[in-house]
Amino acid sequence: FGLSKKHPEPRMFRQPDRLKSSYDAVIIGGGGHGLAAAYYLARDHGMHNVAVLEKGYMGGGNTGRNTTIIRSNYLTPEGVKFYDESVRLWQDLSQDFDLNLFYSTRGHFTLAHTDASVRTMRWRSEVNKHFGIDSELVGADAVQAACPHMDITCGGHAPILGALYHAPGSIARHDAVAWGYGRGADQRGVEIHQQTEVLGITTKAGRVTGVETSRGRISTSRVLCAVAGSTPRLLDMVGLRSPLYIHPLQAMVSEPMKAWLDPIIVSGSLHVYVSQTARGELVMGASLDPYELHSTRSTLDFVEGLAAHMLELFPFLSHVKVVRQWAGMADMTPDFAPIMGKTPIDGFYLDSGWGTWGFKATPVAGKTMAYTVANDRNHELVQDFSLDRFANYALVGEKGAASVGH
Ligand code: FAD
Ligand code: PYC
Repeated sequence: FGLSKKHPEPRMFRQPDRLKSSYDAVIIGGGGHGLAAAYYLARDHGMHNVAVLEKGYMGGGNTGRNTTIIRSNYLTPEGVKFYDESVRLWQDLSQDFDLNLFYSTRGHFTLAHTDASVRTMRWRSEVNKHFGIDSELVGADAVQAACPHMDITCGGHAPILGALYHAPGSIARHDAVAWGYGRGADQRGVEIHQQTEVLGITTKAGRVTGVETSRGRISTSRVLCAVAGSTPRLLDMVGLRSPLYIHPLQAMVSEPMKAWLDPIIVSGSLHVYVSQTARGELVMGASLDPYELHSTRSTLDFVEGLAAHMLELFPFLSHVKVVRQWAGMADMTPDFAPIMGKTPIDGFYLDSGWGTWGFKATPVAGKTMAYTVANDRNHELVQDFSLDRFANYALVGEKGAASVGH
């Protein structure tokens, strides 16, 4: 994406070769969240003297590794309001960026195989409806009608009793989301520095004063930390503690085939979620790896387990090949809700705790964190997700809506 002799203008965004000695704000992490915050800081708050520092390449973290499911059918009023605003923002993004994000609304089924999960689906649908979200509990017949290829008895092991159906459920092209926000930020003067790792954060009298990077020191009074699975390392740099723990989350993709799967299918009990992309590939994921690990290595064990559950739902796929597998580092919280906003260090803001659920939140997290950084005041949608909720026993329990089995 840089300058070449043939293309003197940048095709996507500039690649500045030098860091300035100071910026009005520094964003650590060039994933969707960091880039979205940079975009809205410049577009909505007139803050252009901003640097995004990315230790690898843009979108190379969880943003480029997720299964792209977008939905707002959460369980708590705080979650539902937050994710609903994100789904609203997603609608205009391709237009705003002049870049096709392949945003595709498919409808989203969360399958219930037990009476207990039917109860949770009913609960979610009632909370959703209360906030005007299009969700309903449907019977197994509706699942079969929308997905005739599915064996709704699951080989007799775990018959489907019903599902939570969420019509707005969508998928999108994840790398384009990072590029769209990155290009939009770049066009408004933000500098994006890839291959630039933050190694330290300096503070004085409880205030941020700058960051130490692999390419030199920068002074700044505002730092937004948006590094997902690396958050505990960054928190160590400012002496803050959080209840975050990191588990790998893996995914895989099949060879392309003719379109046969329109809706997004999720089964927490079978540890399966699957959608078919515009290119015909099946994008599939399972639950978290059951151990704490700061690594993006992927395993054969995962492919075997997920393939077995996929075949319970879709036995006809037995000859289809898996062509890629990978992992991301999920920054998990005890209540399955994010940690956002101001922290006890003045000028140090957190956008983290996105675990297995943060891709859908990219637009709203960017917008609300930009507001929070620009005004040094938590946006009202962020307030309930602040770090101090763990000390105040004010958790936002979203485990029942996390999709991914845990
Ligand atoms: P990232 O995209 O991880 O960006 C953080 C960036 O920070 C990285 O690029 C990293 O290199 C950089 N960084 C780290 N340390 C430093 C440092 N010291 N200096 C500079 N840069 C640094 N969510 C959904 O909503 N729907 C889904 O279907 C879904 N599926 C998922 C499937 C998988 C397999 C995984 C792993 C996650 C999934 N998620 C899903 C979660 C979602 O991907 C993440 O929550 C979201 O992408 C987080 O975005 P981010 O920008 O905060 O983090
Ligand atoms: O948050 O919807 C989600 C999700 C699905 C798979 C991983 N995360």
